[in-house]
Amino acid sequence: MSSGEFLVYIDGEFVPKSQAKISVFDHGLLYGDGVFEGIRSYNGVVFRLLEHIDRLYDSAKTIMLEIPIKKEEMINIVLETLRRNNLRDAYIRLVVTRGVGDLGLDPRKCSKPSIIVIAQPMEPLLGREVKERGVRLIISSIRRDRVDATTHQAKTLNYLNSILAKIEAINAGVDDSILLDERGFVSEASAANLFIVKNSIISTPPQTAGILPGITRATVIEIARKIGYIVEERDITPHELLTADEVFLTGTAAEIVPVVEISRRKIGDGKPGPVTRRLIEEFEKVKGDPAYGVRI
Ligand code: PXG
Repeated sequence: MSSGEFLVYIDGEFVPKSQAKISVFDHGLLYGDGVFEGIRSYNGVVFRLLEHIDRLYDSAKTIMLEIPIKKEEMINIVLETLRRNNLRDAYIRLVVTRGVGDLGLDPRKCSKPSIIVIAQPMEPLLGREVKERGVRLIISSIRRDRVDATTHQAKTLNYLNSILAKIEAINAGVDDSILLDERGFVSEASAANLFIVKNSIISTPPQTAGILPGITRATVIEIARKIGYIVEERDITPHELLTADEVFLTGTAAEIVPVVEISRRKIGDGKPGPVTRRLIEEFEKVKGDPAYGVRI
């Protein structure tokens, strides 16, 4: 292998990155017909791997995509991909597509789903200094999908509303967008869940607001309750968002990120707040803890 190459798992084989290709007839490409996960490992431990695998199979169940291998085997493939690439701290992308079919929608023409695992070294997506400085957001004009076929409760290959919301943020010169649900309540950011803090009470939108049930979100709820905070899952209005003491985002890639401005309103005093900073500190402690994951 030449330098810069690493191995990608595709349908039972480990192939060099430059040769890691799938068919133009794959329905994942033609129709966004498939599911995925974004996972991280820290210090040789894959963070919440079993929860990610459960979510993958749940997403597949909703779109009636039968993954042709058992969960145990999927776990081994993820671990083996990390081992073959000598990775201890990595970002892992696991994709299952409907597979190769013809140009029609009919999934019965796709005889076998394709399984892809990509693992590469990764630092927190937004960089370390973002945790100190915080991010600036806008409320997007794009709404989160309704809780039907393209709901983000299932992590499918349909990300266009997130991508358009991201483009809107880029065009506005800020870091990311917050999407409202179809009712006008706060849902989540383009690829991260959202929390607010008001008078030391932590709140986050429920699944009925069309969010992805994030694994970082669940971990933050667990940690926050353990250290004594009240955490509510409830509908949040844009007014509550803009007037919160603190706002932060959670996600596998970004981890926990303070939000200091939304649609030109300063959040709190415009600096990362004490509750957010405490949770970032606590999250650091569990990241590489074998109790929170699976050893490579
Ligand atoms: N909401 C959405 C819509 C997501 O895609 C999250 C929340 C956070 O969930 P976890 O389980 O990661 O805590 C995600 C995360 C990225 C990226 O580059 C992230 C995701 C998908 C694609 C890219 O940060 N999913």
